[in-house]
Amino acid sequence: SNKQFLADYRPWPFELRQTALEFDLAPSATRVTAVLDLAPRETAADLVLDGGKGLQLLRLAIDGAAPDPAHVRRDEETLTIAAAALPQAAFRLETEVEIDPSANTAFEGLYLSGGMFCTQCEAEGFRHITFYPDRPDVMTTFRVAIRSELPVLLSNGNPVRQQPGLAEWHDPWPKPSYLFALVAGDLVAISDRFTTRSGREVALNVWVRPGDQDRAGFALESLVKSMRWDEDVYGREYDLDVFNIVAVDDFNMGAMENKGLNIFNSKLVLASPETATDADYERIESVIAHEYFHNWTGNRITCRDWFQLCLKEGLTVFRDQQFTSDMRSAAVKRISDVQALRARQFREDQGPLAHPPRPDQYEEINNFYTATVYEKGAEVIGMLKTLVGDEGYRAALDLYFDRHDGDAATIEDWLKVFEDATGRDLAQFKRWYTDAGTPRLTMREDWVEEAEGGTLVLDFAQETPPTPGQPVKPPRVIPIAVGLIGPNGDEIAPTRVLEMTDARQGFRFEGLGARPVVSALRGFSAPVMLERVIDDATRAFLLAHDTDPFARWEAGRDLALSALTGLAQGQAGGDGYVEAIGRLIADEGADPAFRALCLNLPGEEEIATRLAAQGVTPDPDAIHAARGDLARRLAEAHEALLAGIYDRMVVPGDYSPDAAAAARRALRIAALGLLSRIDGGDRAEVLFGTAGNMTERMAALTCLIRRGRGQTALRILEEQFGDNRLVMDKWFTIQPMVAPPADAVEIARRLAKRPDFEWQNPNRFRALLGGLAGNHAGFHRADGAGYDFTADWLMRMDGANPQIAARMSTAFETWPRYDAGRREKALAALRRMAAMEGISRNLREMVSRMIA
Ligand code: BAL
Ligand code: ZN
Repeated sequence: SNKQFLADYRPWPFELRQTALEFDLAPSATRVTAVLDLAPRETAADLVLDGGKGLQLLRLAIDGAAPDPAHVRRDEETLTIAAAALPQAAFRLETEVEIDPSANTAFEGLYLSGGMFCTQCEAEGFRHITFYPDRPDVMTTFRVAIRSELPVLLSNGNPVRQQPGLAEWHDPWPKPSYLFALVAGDLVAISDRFTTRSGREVALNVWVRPGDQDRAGFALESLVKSMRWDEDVYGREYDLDVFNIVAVDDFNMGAMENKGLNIFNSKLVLASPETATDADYERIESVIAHEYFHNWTGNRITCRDWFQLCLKEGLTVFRDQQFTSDMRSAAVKRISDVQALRARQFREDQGPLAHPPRPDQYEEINNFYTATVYEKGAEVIGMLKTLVGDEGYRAALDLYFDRHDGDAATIEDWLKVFEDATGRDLAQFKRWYTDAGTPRLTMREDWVEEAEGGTLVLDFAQETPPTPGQPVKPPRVIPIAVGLIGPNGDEIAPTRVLEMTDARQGFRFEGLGARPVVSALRGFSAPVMLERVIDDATRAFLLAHDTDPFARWEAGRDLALSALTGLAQGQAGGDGYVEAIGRLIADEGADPAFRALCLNLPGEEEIATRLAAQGVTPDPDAIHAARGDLARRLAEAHEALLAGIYDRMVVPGDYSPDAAAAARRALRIAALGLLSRIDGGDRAEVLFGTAGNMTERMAALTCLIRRGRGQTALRILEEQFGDNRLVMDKWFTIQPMVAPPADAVEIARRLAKRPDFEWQNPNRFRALLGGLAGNHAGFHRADGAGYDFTADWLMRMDGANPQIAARMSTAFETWPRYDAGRREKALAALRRMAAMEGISRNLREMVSRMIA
């Protein structure tokens, strides 16, 4: 195996002082010349460069002369020049290679997307471009020359020369190879300018295909807001004369933070009211911000090695979450982040793929761009901030930027700045980085009646279940934010953060007048599963009175989940939930966004996860039926209220993607979703035909498909947008996702036969396969048809694009929680993949971890 271990880290034995690259672009025969100025740091070290079979070596010279071939060795993944052939002092290494971008279907390194040359180098794509020390701790300045007849030629840094057929770029900021980028194509820009607070004039460009300019404006506005925000909140300024963003149709990730030249999946750049939903707009704003914020947290300070990936990703996610909170509604943002964390990260933590935010081993680093590294990485920083306070956080971050600018740093460096800036000992806290698994936190309340009033004792116990390779978990530091609410609904004790450090620990609240209701884990102050004994009446009380928006929403969520998990096991229940929701939606004073969040029932996957956490084997069909049943009951009980909301929450005037307008639409379509359970889909049909924005049209289409009357609307959408890839991706997703579970696989099978199912396009592949995986009962069909269909496509994709195949294989990660029949069928599909001849390292690692 190719296993890499954190403990094996060694610095590179050479210093790289400068890199100069020259590209002669041609689709199937691109020449790359690399000139590396090197100096040995250790005597007698061999020079080992990364670079595999795809590089045809044409020329190799050390200080102008070819080395003795006896001293040069190549294997599958490296080129080695023996120490004996190297000078003892500084020397210049020159290589020339030929590569074939047109054959690059893995979209890693230099490849073609619709006639445009572009690159993706993180994590280890640069080694497919030229021989190089392709590791993040080797940082240097780059000069890049690009020869091509294509009109727009871009690379990192500042432009030095632009003339027909040639462009030269210089990046003065030392960077590792994973941040290299090159784009060449027939592109047009929409542009703006930004003046940094110390007066640097920056040219901003968003580059798209001709014809797409009118859908790039929102991305450009988002960039300006991000640049301003990072100055205002973190004191971070931009450091080059240009900032380029390019939209690309074939892209494995969402986007990439290459220095000065961010490359984006086009779905995270292009938006118009007719083609993009409110969720798309919000995502574009946050990803533009995320990639921009990487300029400091990722680029100026990068990672020593890939085990430290969460150093840049957790922090940058945390920063983009803060940004969105400031641009939109902080409460709504927090609630949706927690929903996403539970859906993706808790799911990962509960299954065979569980790993810590900082793993200490991997086979294929691309398999670790996960919800744990990203989203849990951000939660860990949120806890740090809660523990040290806003001022401590600010001081620690200032110290981090001061001390580590230009460094390739580690999680130890990161924690040290917090220790030095605040005087805290973070040794125990570090377990959040090194230990996998979601702690279960149980809370017990003890009320001691006294002469006048009493004392409340909260007893907490924490326990983290074993995860692969980590059988025993010592207790962690858990910040538990708690508030107390009096019997009349008034808050009697404002939020206080309890710091739990032991396996069991009690906290006292003395001098209370009457027994309060506890509002626990406010703001979701730690990524744990909280268990407490609480009845539906108390939950309804919190839903009505809690002053913390997250805890208030959570009370409603728990009500819904307790009803749904009961119904899915054949018990009666749910009346309390239906009643409480009725009071909430009748409250005209409540924030529409909050009411919308409360109206959306938990998804089937979330119900399954809750059941599994309770030790119950989830039955996908029963869950599907239970959810449909509760939705219908909600609609029947509150038909008039919902219809009133639906009619009133029309947003007047031109479409705007801002938070207030989006909130009204969200509430309106939440009401529509419930009403369509009992109106036969009539309102949805009208809305689909009349709405001018994609948010409402997609919501209407969802209702129509669910009612079995989506055919006309699907045809209309295809006629209107057949040539718009992004809209057609939605079209491919929604059909298998919303279809009745029994039909989902057949629908996916039929769609996969269409000529426009361009499966090698990552977005299109994710659209269809992700749509099916998103149909919980459809994917987990008892006869295994969902597993087989998915496995067949993953194996096919693996031959072209291992990263995408491996990523999508996580559809299987929950298999151990289902019944024996499903387990057997899922395992058979996983074994079939594992046995595939020529399986990639990416997919092999994933399936073997899932089978283990
Ligand atoms: N660094 C990979 C894409 C991102 O997280 O921004
Ligand atoms: Zn990132």
